[in-house]
Amino acid sequence: MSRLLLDERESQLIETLVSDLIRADEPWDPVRFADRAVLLAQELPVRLRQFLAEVRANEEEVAVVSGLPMDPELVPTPIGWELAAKTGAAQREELLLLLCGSALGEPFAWSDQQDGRLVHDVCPSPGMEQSATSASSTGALSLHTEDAHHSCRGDYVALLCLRNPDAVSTTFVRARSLSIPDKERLVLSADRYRFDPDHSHVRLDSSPDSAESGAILFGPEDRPYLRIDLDMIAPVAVMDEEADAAVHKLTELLHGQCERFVLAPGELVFVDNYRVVHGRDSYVPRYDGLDRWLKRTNLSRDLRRAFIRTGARSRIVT
Ligand SMILES: O=C(O)CCC(=O)C(=O)O
Ligand SMILES: [Fe+2]
Repeated sequence: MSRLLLDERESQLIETLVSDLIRADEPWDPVRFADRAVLLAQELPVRLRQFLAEVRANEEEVAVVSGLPMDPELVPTPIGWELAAKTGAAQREELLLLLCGSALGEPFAWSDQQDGRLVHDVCPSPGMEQSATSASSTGALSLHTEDAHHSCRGDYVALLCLRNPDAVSTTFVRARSLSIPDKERLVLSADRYRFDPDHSHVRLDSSPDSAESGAILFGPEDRPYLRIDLDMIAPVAVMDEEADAAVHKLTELLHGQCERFVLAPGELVFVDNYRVVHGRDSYVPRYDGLDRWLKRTNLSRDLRRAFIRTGARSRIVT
């Protein structure tokens, strides 16, 4: 895991930049901001830009930036993302996330997830405690590739921590840490799997869910890429027992190689969504305004992939 700890001076520089930008950007419009953010990110401290350039070039699996300036008057953790959206909670942190993220990739979102918002709130939500979504709490969030169902999924998941009072861990597994026997490797590398969208994707119209089929393992053999959501994976063919067995084996290997990190307020993690699967341990929600709270965005190394696929030049992919 690569880490950058910003010093006091760098943190102060970012604080000034963010304060100036949020004032100039009234009313807050994340998409409009993201369109300018690549340019604005050039004003971030040089060590941060160098760090992210290396993360990109070396395909670092997990990269954490610490010491980002936090708002001492942060509002209470909203009870669910809908309330966060309605009240415009922590827009300053959304800007901070988009600004830093734009030094690594292009922020984008899905029209059918959290109302098409470019920055998501990851916080516990009543009734969702056991769900297979990031609003869960007492139920652990299984290991997954973010948006595994879609070939335009992000290259990185960026998570900015606002609160984490009980030091709840984010879990992850590096694809290259897995010693997959040849037999299973062959099966997992074949187009025998169906990837369904997870339950955070909600279609309000009658359009069909976008599911894709493909391989779980792909790319260079020495540093393979991985595509799997343990809650949503199934063989394409109903009776493909070999494909099923290979997933069971992989699941076992994944659980054996699971690592953890605890995000603290002011920390921003970039998870390579091709090289690493991630999840989160279970915890007891409080619903008292002090709950764990992250802001999240997806970053693409090339948004044109989505433009070509959808026929629309938009950061909000349909
Ligand atoms: O809460 C976490 O640490 C990770 C949640 C997650 O998987 C996500 O927001 O994509
Ligand atoms: Fe995730």
